[in-house]
Amino acid sequence: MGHAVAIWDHKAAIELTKDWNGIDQVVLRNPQGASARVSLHGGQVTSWRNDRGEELLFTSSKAIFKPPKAMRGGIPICFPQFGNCVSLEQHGFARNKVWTIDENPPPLHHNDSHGKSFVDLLLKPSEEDLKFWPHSFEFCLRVSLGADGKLTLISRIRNINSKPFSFSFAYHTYLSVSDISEVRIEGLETLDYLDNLFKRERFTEQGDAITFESEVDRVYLSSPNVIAVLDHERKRTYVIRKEGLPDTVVWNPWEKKSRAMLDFGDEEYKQMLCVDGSAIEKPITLKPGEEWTGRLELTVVPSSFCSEGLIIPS
Ligand code: TA6
Repeated sequence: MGHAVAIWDHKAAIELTKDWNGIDQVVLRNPQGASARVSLHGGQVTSWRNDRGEELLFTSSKAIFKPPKAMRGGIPICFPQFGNCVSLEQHGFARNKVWTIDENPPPLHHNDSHGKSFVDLLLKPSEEDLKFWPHSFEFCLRVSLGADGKLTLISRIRNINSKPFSFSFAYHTYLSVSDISEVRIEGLETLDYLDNLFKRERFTEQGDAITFESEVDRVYLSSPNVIAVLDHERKRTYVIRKEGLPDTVVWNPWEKKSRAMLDFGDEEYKQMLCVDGSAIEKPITLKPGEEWTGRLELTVVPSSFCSEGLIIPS
């Protein structure tokens, strides 16, 4: 695929290029200098930088960029399955497939395009995929970068089958943090969660912000649509807004699991935290012709905006 630059309104631009493995990727830029990169391998956002060029997503220094494995970092798309399943690979096949650019996507609201740099990607099952997961679907993923640097992912999954199917889903979001011991999450207090470290047994979170002293691998249930991840050292807060994604995965592998992952540095758990907008506890069921939308918006604000708790600018 050649290099082409299309100029969108507000001088936002997209660039079609290739990564160092020759895999097609799209670079989204806004006039202020922020950028995002989306690989056609997996439809995975691999980079999101602010207008000062600072990388906001974590990527392991040992990440493997060769298909079919998903790169360890960025925002892998977990579909049609989050977690383990007999007939599917961990977290489903979507993140291990080559997506295409959708030149004629189904229309979105004007606000989802106006003033944004965006790309629409499409995934449809191959004959091979249908052997493992016999459901015909169309998965349209819109990735956009706003003039304010906001990163938005909109997944629309339509059942083009003759019978219903169910799936679970997650935006497996690797946030870059200064030091995990300096990070807290606000918005998940008092919620029930399934703890993957205890065979997904159900527990209830205590009443204050979540901090980290050991491995955490939980699915918080029926979580709010606005969650704040405060990085004290960098005085930076990630604001996660979601729609259609009732659950929130929180994962940090800590020391022991970090050492067990070949594509992850032994000490890298200190610089990352996964906080995933997801639909896991109650899988989504689509009748023929029905469509589901899962929307994720990521912004970064100075932590001073959140000193009184979840008072987040709109
Ligand atoms: O809860 C998040 C999780 O399921 C962890 O158990 C861990 O396996 C993580 O996802 C990473 O999964 P991956 O397949 O990307 O190595």
